[in-house]
Amino acid sequence: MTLPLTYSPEVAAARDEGRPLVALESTIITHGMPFPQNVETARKVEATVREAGAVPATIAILDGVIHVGLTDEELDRLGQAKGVMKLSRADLAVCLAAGKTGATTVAATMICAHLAGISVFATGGIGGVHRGAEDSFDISADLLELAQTPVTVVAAGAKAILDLPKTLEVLETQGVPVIAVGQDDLPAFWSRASGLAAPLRMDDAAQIASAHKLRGALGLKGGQLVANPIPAEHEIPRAEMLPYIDRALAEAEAQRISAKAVTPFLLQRIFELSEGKSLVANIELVLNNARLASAIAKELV
Ligand code: PSU
Ligand code: MN
Repeated sequence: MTLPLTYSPEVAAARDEGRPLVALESTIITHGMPFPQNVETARKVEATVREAGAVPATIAILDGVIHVGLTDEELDRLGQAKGVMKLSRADLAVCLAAGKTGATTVAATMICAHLAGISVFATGGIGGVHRGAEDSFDISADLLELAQTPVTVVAAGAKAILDLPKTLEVLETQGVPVIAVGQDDLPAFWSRASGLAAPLRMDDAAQIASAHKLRGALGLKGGQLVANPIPAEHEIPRAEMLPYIDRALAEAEAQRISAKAVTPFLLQRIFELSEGKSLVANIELVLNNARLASAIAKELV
């Protein structure tokens, strides 16, 4: 059986020429940001990757076909589409078989990037262990994907709506390297500091690329989480974010929001409570991650 997978003209040419590619996810477009900022941001992220000398490959499933690289029309359509599935490892094959349209989370983007031979992926923040997971058992499949698929994921840490200490513990148990960039503290998405020491630290793209290759040479499966702090001029201090996070979490509990709906609900409420400030920071941290991922991709070719 052949896999329904297609490359955009730009990505196909880059593959032929052996140019560095950076994978980008689509759940951040459909479930992480409101229209029209979602489409504008996706385009800015792609432009940033190009300026940094690499080629962007935004990944999504359109009408039952894996698209590695989206054309401008496809990105536009996805950014405004209603009822788009949120796809993780569990959902990919069902979406393809049903001929549906779905956006890929970190986990599903890693799977598709690996199929396309892409080793580096930039996003905002990965999913992780949710607060209250001792009752809800809500642990993102992103963590288990990092443990088994050899893609280096550049994120601004895990989203600060999560239980960060538990997220670090699961990553450690699963053998996933968590590498803070240029600082000892684990970044906390909108804020540079989480107050938690990151397990590992590296200060340049060449070293991170080298660690990626050596993991493969050691025969270790799985990827790396590169935790890149948001630039200082764009960060929202932790103390300012915490009340918004606490209020959004309380509302989610009161409204019994569960499973896949939790993360999109929290991001949307924090956007509203912070009067748009969280979104501005979110956009800047994704752009920053796109720059570092491009540098790593260039070192890898
Ligand atoms: N980063 C962002 N915004 C997002 C996400 C990440 O800046 O919306 C998405 C990613 O696709 C990630 C998903 O994989 O949230 C995690 O969802 P969950 O907690 O349901 O596993
Ligand atoms: Mn979940």
